[in-house]
Amino acid sequence: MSKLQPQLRYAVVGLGASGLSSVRFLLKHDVLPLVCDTRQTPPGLAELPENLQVVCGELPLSQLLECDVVIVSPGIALATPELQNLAQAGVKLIGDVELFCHYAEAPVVAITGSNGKSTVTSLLGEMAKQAGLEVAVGGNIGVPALDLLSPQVELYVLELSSFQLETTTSLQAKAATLLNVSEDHMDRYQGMSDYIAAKQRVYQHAEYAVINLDDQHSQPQVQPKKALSFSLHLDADYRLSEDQQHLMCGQQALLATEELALVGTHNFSNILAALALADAAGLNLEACLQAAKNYQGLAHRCQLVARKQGIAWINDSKATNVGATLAALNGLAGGQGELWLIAGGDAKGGDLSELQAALGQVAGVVAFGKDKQRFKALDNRIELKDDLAESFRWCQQQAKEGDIVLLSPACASLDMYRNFEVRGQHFCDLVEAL
Ligand code: UMA
Ligand code: ADP
Repeated sequence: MSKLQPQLRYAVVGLGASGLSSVRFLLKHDVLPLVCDTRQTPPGLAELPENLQVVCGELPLSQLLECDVVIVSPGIALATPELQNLAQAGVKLIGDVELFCHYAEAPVVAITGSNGKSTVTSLLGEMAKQAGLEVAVGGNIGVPALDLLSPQVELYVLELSSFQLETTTSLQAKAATLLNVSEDHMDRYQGMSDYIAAKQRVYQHAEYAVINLDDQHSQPQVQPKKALSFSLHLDADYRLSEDQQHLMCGQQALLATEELALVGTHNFSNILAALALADAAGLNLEACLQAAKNYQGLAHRCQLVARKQGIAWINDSKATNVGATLAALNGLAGGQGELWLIAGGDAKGGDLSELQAALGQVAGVVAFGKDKQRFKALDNRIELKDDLAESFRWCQQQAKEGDIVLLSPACASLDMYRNFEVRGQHFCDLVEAL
């Protein structure tokens, strides 16, 4: 791919946040694309100018075949038959991030992984800000990459999903990391090896690979030009001390873990990753340490909503896969009080069995949503309810002073909510109403 070429015909598939940003970008460059979405009334319809050709409810194959380049949104699978047809006919299928790569003039740090992406991305953004850089943070975390482009920007920090990486070939990150891999999005992949291959693409052409020594899938499959490592257990460039009291760089203690607002060893791993990426990007260490100390974490990730009725109510709605829920259970179980878990939603075709052993550590589990029966299959004692409110009430009846009630669904929210934020907010509202 290259920059936009006026003589070529472009199309945008998908009218969500990415699709809309692509359309805006093309229009700004005087390119009038064909726009389409498989949905009858996609969300971005009202924002389009009237002179655009728009097709909704289907992907118009014959019209798309007349295009040279189709910009495909991450939410639509490349395996979609119409897109397969286009690829076979030689039409170029790219994503918004691919286009971004041809226009970004400042260095890019790229972050992928099954869990921890948003935490590491936002923390690295804070580090760069603290170091005095004009930094732009976006990608899968929220603001589409093309909307970040500006000549003032000195560093781009991008969270990239496997879907975005599949349609990106020209990323040349200053530093890239694949934080970890656990099963997710099995409704979009043939199996784990396809999913891992998509994530590994983050390392292609990167100057620095930042490698998690605790996860073999984080090792680049291509030899990196330069590498930095982090680990909770091994002797990495950035590591946790054996007594778990400090984050270290070599023999130097950088931060005491008690100075940090984030809890759970998985978050120490995230902070180590951010420090290694910051090092690769050449950020001032002192500023980064200050930012890590100030960082309060993002909402909906193991967030303490309130202590009410003597119970700690924790919102981990962003736990949309098994790996994230396991991290929450490992971080929170085994304390003084008992732990009550609310789970369920859309398991995205994934395997829930890895949860089984960890569920033994909790006092009780209640499941709701599309795949609640699959939880019951893990353990017959699991309580099933119709929705979050009922599940919440059940926990309220069970929990006593000193206990924790945790929403950490191990599932996507889309069967019952617009997104994980709305589900998390519903939980917060239920706590508020207590
Ligand atoms: N869709 C259709 N037909 C279409 C196009 C899309 O039905 O023709 C559906 C998709 O199946 C999906 C929904 O529309 O359910 C949204 O898809 P989209 O590609 O339009 O999504 P965007 O609004 O552009 O948002 C995307 C990311 N979403 C996805 O990849 C599903 C957002 O990440 C990201 O913030 C945004 O681009 C900006 O870069 C969200 C997400 O859920 C947080 N990501 C997944 C995750 O983190 O697990 C990958
Ligand atoms: P992502 O953007 O990859 O979804 P987030 O930082 O938003 O990552 O966190 C998503 C979920 O994963 C939350 O439930 C959070 O508590 C959990 N989590 C965060 N970091 C890790 C990690 N390193 N390993 C496992 N789970 C994690």
